[in-house]
Amino acid sequence: MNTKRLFRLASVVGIGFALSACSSSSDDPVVSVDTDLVFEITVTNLSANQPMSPAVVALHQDSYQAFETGASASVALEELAEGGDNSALLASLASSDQVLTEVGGAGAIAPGGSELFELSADDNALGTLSLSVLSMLVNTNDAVVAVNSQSLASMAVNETQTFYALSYDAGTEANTETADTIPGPAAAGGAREGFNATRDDIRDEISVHAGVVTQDDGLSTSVLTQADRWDHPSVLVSVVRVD
Ligand SMILES: [Ca+2]
Repeated sequence: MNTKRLFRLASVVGIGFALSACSSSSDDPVVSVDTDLVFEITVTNLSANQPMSPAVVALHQDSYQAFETGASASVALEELAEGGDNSALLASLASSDQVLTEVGGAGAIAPGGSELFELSADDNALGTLSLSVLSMLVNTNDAVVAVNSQSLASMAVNETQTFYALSYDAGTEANTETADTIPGPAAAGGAREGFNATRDDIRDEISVHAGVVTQDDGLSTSVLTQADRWDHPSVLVSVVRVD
């Protein structure tokens, strides 16, 4: 049993103890005990032509980050960034004692579309509670859009916070923009390769994405057009604490 599960079990045992302690007097009022924070998190794709791969949404302690700019990407992040496969990143989150809960999206989020997630965590976690949301912009080589460990601490019930996600170049694949190397629908007719363990980017470091060049801007081998560009934040994440 991992530590995270032990913590949850300990929380349940703690609730039982508190209830029995409170019931020592029959004159005590009946108190409803609720130990869960509940958040509704809506992820909206604002881009014109960049489908998002199935998202990863996680609540965790503020000490956790799925990545750091200037550092090399984990293989799990590389698999998401190059091929839109979130399974290794979800497994990594599930095995971390700093992560409270994680969920994968039901499917890709189309341009203009959104997906609603509901995540809960123990009340005791609120003081250091943080949110991460990650997804690939699939008409790219290795662009990840992310809300990277943003604080939800001290959010009151019914309070809303919104985040514009930045996009990052994972630094794991060169931005050739060819039909053979981009997995998304813009590369129809090409090999559309996803993950490849070779790291051939300019630097093996995560950085804020400089954007795509596209054939409309003179990159003749690019399968992308001006519709695939994003010069502004491409994803909005709205968080409501509902309990
Ligand atoms: Ca790249």
